[in-house]
Amino acid sequence: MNKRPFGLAVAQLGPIQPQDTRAQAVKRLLELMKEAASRGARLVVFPEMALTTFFPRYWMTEQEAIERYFEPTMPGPDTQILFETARQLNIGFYLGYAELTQEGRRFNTCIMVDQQGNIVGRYRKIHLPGHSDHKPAAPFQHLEKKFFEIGNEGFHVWETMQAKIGMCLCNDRRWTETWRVLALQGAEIVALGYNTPSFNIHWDEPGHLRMFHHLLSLQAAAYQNAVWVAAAAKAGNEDGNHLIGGSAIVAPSGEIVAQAQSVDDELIYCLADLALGDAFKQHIFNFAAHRRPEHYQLIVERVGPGAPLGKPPQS
Ligand code: CDV
Repeated sequence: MNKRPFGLAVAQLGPIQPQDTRAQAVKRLLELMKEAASRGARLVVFPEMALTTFFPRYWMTEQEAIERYFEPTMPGPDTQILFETARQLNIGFYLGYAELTQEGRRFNTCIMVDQQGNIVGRYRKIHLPGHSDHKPAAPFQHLEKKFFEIGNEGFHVWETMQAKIGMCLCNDRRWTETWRVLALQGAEIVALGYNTPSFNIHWDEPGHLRMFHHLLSLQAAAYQNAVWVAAAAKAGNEDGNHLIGGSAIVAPSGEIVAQAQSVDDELIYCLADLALGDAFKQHIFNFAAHRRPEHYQLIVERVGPGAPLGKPPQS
């Protein structure tokens, strides 16, 4: 099988504090982008909400959040330089940010920008975690359901940069449906950014499970869908709230080929052979040959569990 090498970089960001400006965040993104380009990357993946602190942890009005944390245009005055530098360096990028639409709608969004600096794709987060009500007794809050609408554009794959690239965001990675919908469009790479708090506000989850479930989700999804996964964290201590790191590049074999060691700004890179996914797609996960959608109806008919379907055998 002919190799199809693709320079793939993931740019983990250390903490962004509430008082940090967009310009400060963009400066850090530019440094990481330059490092990615110098290592030969065709694409660099930045985290979810890469321009600001992870603000859904704070209770505030929607209007306050809009004024402080949302982007009404992309590119905007502070982010234009990212697009220009990408074009100069001939590198594409994935960027997560809080999107305010012209109609005033709010989404947790990421975009794919090609090597010419054009926005070629947009994804609005579908699996929003957390809650919308005020929980003042909680150590911190997770108000994505208050500040964002559920994404209204579905899961998509784009043919760009000589590859088929899908996008999702953070909590989406825990849901098998995300990956299969992308894989059924022939995804070769799935890019995702995340902000995963090291603590769970809902129950006393043992700390080690946060990293374990993160990597388990990426590795299982990469293997079962024969895709490369490029996952970028925002990590470390944001205003006293710790976020896991663990940014990783995972091969279609399910093996981790690069992983961040710090909870700070850190670039990881690998020369991903896209043909490696083809071997899995043609054999064990040859969907066209082996999938049995006539037996999967419940996946789209039911949201939560319902009555068991089991009956005694008729003959
Ligand atoms: N930003 C996220 O979507 N975070 C979730 C947390 C809340 C579990 C995640 O899946 O990592």
